[in-house]
Amino acid sequence: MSDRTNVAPNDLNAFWMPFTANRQFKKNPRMFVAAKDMHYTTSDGRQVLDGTAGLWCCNAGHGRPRITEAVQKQVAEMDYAPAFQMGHPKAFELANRLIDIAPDNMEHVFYTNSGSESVETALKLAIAYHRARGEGTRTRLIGRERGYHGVNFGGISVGGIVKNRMHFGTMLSGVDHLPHTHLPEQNAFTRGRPQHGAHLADELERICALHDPSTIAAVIVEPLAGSTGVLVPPIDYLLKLRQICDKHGILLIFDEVITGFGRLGQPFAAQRFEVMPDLITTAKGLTNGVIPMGAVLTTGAIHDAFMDGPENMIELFHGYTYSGNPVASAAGLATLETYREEGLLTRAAELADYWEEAAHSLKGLPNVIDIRNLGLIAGIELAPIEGQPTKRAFEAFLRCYDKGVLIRTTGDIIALSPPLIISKAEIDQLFGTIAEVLRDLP
Ligand code: PXG
Repeated sequence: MSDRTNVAPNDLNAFWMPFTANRQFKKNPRMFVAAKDMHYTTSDGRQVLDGTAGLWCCNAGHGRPRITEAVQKQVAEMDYAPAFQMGHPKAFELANRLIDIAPDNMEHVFYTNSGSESVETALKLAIAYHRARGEGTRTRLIGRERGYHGVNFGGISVGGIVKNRMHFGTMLSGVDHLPHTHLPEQNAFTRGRPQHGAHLADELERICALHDPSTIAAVIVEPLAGSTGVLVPPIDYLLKLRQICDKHGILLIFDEVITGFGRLGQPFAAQRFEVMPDLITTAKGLTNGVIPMGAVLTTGAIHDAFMDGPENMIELFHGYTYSGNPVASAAGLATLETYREEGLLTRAAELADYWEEAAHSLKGLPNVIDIRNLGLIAGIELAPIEGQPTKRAFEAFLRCYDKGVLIRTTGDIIALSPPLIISKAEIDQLFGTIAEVLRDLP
């Protein structure tokens, strides 16, 4: 057996790394070479606690035997089958298992390979659905400031992260944005859902009045915005959005790429907030991050709108070479089984109080200007160093890593989303290490 901890690539130049400060990284690389349960092993042989479930995706932790075995078995049995005009049993089985845990109004599954592709698929479905029903004027898409919906053109168009948009031209036309719901003056240090901000949903009425509702296909929001620094939805906000969409015949899309699969204590955020969208985008936790796969869940009404015309005709001109890939489907089935066996889809609800206490214990430490939390998610916002935004949080990230804890930062916000198998002792270690680091940060 090779000594995995001694493997180092001989040149780092060829790989253009995503969302990474490439030049900085390559001067002082941080490499993981193995992972098991709650920990990574670094190339210099240290154990690092995973405070982020990879990138919000390894909800059952790492190296889970059931998933590993299912992938190994499937890749040997049948590596690939054509995705168009052919099928294989596991993709159908997984769709059924997904519908079993999804909100009651969800009836169908369209497979993709990532969150970004799920978003594109949902946006296209929304527009095509209205057209199929004879409402082809409904083409506008409404997103939200500070929304993250992946990196493809549709997703960055409805998304609201300036840096993800400003470099890439004019994007989709016919898009408008709701205001974000971050109100730190009123809501800072709120535990769980903020009191203030439901009125911001009324901005959708203003947008409807401006464009006329007959031109609007869908509203897409993250039920809880993760990537822009953990923005928990104000009480009643999502319900109001749903009511306004219903009033005007507009579809509501929940982007559950990070909130899906137990992050908030229910399988999906829709169930946690008791607001049912028309489409749900998923990825990440669907296969525990092991094999790329995403899925869009839809209501029966959306699916059925496409199911007329001659039976030999393709109903929807959309899909991917790897939609429902057999190895990904096997990983998905084994992942859902692991979640079921270990009660992981509701474990965040059991740990939420402990997690909340631990997160808010950081209040009062230097530069901490807000703490937000829900389920097994926390955001800790730091005051930026004057003239050097993001630097303070990134320094916290580096110091935590040196002390054996992996966190994520976005801007000057620390975002935490550990695997749902985390123990109370590991929660203490996570926040204890962050506290130590924050006490000494410049
Ligand atoms: N929608 C949402 C809500 C997401 O959070 C995507 C779509 C896109 O998924 P893909 O699989 O195409 O990356 C995401 C992805 C972070 C972080 O640190 C978040 C994501 C990805 C990478 C890092 O917050 N979210």
